[in-house]
Amino acid sequence: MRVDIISIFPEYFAPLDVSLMGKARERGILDIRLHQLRDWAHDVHRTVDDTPYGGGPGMVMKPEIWGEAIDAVVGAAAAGGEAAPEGAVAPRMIVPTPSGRPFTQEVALEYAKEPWLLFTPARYEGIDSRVMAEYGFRLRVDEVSIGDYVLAGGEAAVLVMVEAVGRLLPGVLGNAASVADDSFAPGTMENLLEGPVYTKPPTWRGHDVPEILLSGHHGKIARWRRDEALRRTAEKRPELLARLDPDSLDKHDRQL
Ligand code: 6GU
Repeated sequence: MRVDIISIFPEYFAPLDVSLMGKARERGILDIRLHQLRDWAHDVHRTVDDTPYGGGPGMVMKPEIWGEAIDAVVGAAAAGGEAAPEGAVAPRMIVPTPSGRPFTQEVALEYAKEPWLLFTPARYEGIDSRVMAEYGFRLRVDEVSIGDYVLAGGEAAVLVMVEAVGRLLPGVLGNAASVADDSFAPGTMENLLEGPVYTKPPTWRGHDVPEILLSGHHGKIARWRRDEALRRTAEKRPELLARLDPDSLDKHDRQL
């Protein structure tokens, strides 16, 4: 998967060299390209923002600079100057903003199928809306939020999304089963939080590992894990339980 990120802080993405994402890049599974937005600014100060029309606090990112930057990054491939990733003439454009649609595991799975993503994290009060309107014609533009709180800029949100998507790419995780096991992953544990996990030793500071996990009885262990997942979800995310498909509950679940 090719990922382009245009930002005034490309150095913010250094963590993508580390751990799982770093390995995925080394192996060529993730091709991440960072771009400095200011490279497309016109004045000596490399200004990227201006005061908002209609007044109000803060600054808005200028449309011309984003336009030239996106054209250069996307157009270079589209114009044949450089090969686009196989099966892609244009990327999916993802604009992080607290006023976007929620980024969920479902959205991560959707993005993981794309050959090419373009992230445009903004600082200040955001990007002039005409940029999203303009590229809405040519690219698929998604305004997304990673949660109901406000960050100082979209960069941290891009780190979150790249990691959530990157770990889903084939060959990135050692064990494909761990993706199927995730909280929120589609399947038997769909929309349930994962329950507690344990490793050796069997007793630590007087705390014992639940005996069932040492029993070797796979059926009973699976049942126990599902009960724990249901219990934890009821306690910490009752709204998720309420949204569960009743058909996904078995007789034993309903007794809980
Ligand atoms: Cl994507 N950006 C910013 N600036 N704040 C956020 C966010 C995004 N998602 C939640 N808060």
